[in-house]
Amino acid sequence: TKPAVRVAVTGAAGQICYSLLFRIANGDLFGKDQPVILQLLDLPQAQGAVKGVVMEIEDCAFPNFAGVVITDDPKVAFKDIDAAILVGARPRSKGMERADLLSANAEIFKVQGKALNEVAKRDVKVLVVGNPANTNAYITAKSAPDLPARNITAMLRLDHNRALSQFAAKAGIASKDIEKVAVWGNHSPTMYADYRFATANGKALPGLINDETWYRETLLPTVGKRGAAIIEARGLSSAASAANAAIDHMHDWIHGTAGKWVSMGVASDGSYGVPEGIVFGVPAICTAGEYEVVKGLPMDDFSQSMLDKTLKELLEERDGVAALLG
Ligand code: NAX
Repeated sequence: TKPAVRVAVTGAAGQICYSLLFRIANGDLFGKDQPVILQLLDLPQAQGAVKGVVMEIEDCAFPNFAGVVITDDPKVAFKDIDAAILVGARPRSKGMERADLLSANAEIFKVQGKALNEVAKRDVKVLVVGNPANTNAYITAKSAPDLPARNITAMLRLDHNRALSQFAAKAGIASKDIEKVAVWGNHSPTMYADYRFATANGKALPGLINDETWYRETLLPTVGKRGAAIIEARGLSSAASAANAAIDHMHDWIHGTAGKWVSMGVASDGSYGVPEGIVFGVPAICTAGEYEVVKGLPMDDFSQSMLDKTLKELLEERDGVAALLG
């Protein structure tokens, strides 16, 4: 058998991880023939709950589950890891201002970035899920100067999958038949689910849907506010769908997308007018272990205004944490 890969997952006692950890241990991320060691991080008061989740993982007797580390120390959790999914974050509590939320999370991701920098494998692949995901990834990358910034990414895949499924329902086709959807910008209601280049079975998706009013007035707000709609309906935020998107993101990055576009939050190289280093949702094509941003797509006035809006929000978030980064 192959040597085991080590994956760190933070927020291990939380609701996303209650789905995510089982999917990873089951081989959905690295493949059914790849042994996996889970290195689980959560706060001191959550250690008992993490142990309980691990008892359940053990009780699944997954063939490729090869071991587990349970800790509240990022340097133990990130030791020699091949991949990390950073889910744990400080949620907004009652009366908490947006600025307080930003700085509480900036502190967490600064500490975790430094720990990754010290002890993770040099080619570790990192996905930040915990919100504000893009800015948390930005802070992680800035705090891990010895790791390649392109390996520290943020999750836009849930927005991407949400858009795919809404488009498919409207057009009366299967989501798997839709290609070239791009979700730009911040993982927040300002993100822009762009269907201008999308095709379904070789036909242009906008033509197939043929309802620009629906696209602008229904699709965009539906995808933007989907997280809030799920909280309203379920009384809890999206968890299994978020875990699924995290699996999709990492799986595709590791195994490739065979030419298909996916949406990933990645450190900008300056393209599309996004300042270098800002973690921005873009369309990307993955080949095993690597991704390439789809470059040179034309912008019309509407799209440019949507990009400007989501970028403005990200620049404000960056400015909000600048003092903490020093
Ligand atoms: P939960 O509150 O159920 O779990 C969070 C867990 O993280 C808890 O066990 C907590 O103890 C732990 N934690 C807190 N601070 C930590 C730290 N410094 N180190 C390690 N662990 C820490 O939240 P859950 O529903 O699992 O959501 C987790 C995060 O994902 C939230 O920030 C949420 O906003 C974010 N989401 C991001 C999405 C995305 O598309 N990027 C979608 C889903 C989700 O809303």
